[in-house]
Amino acid sequence: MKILVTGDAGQLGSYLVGELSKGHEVTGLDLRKPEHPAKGVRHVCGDIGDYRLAMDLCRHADAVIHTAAQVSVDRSVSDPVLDARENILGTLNMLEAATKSMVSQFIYISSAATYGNPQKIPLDEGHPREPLSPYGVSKLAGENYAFAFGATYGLKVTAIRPFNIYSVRQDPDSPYSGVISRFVGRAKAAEPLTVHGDGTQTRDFVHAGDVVAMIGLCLGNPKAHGQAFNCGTGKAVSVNQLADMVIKLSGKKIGRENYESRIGDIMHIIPDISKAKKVLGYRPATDLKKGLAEFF
Ligand code: UD2
Repeated sequence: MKILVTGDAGQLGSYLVGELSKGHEVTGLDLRKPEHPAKGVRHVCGDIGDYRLAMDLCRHADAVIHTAAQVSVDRSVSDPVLDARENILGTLNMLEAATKSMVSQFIYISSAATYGNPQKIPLDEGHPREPLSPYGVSKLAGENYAFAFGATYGLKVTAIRPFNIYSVRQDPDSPYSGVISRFVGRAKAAEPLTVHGDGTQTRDFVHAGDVVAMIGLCLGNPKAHGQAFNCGTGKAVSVNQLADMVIKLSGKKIGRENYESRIGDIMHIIPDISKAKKVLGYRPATDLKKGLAEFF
């Protein structure tokens, strides 16, 4: 199959193209040059908002996997217009190009942030979606557009809603990286861990490799068409528990600094992943302990 992956220089995209290149002809589209280029993958430097480029690439693709996005909740709060441009208009552009090029499947990487604060835990895919942050709104808009293209133009769409993705490929120095990369980076530098709020907020941390596995299960699978799937491990860990684990693994005496809660921060979020287990046969393979050990 010929597959176009947007965001191949990103954390998830870089693992994804590596895996897909084993059995498919893969092209990656990203603004940045990949730090971990995969053998046999053609990389194109460019913007998902560039319609002519998107058309050129989609014309040669059987499937599009859209991972490119502005991924930081915090950044979406400080620059909501940039967030909307990348996550809404960028997605819309890719959907338009994919539809006009008659690709056979469009896999949209959505986000758990589209749910907002849960009304019940664990959250299944039918849970109301009331995002708290501009990021949650933009990812939800992208997902709604994707399904609308399915309903209106017959594009075969699958949405995957990852919870908190982590891996050693996330940049620890970026202020917009996830909490695991931030904590590990600081622990390695023997600096105190920065805890926002009281640290009792919980997350389900899912290894990038497990998200890649779910995408693989959706690709070319008619049971995935028109469907959305939660992607996590089904287990919640608090930010305080995470800090304990990172400090223990580092083997150093490291303190913590408490800061104000972030605006738009969700308190508790745990997915129900039974739909993905039942429909796709998805089984998360990396638990947090094993995943964190990779960093040290
Ligand atoms: C993550 C993803 C987002 C989306 C969402 C789905 C990143 C950067 N963002 O948003 O794309 O998929 O999950 O649920 O991966 N925190 C600290 N100290 C730090 C950094 C963070 O206490 O130095 C806290 C933060 O306030 C939050 C939690 O850790 O309560 C997780 O923050 P995050 O930035 O890793 O990810 P989140 O959940 O905002």
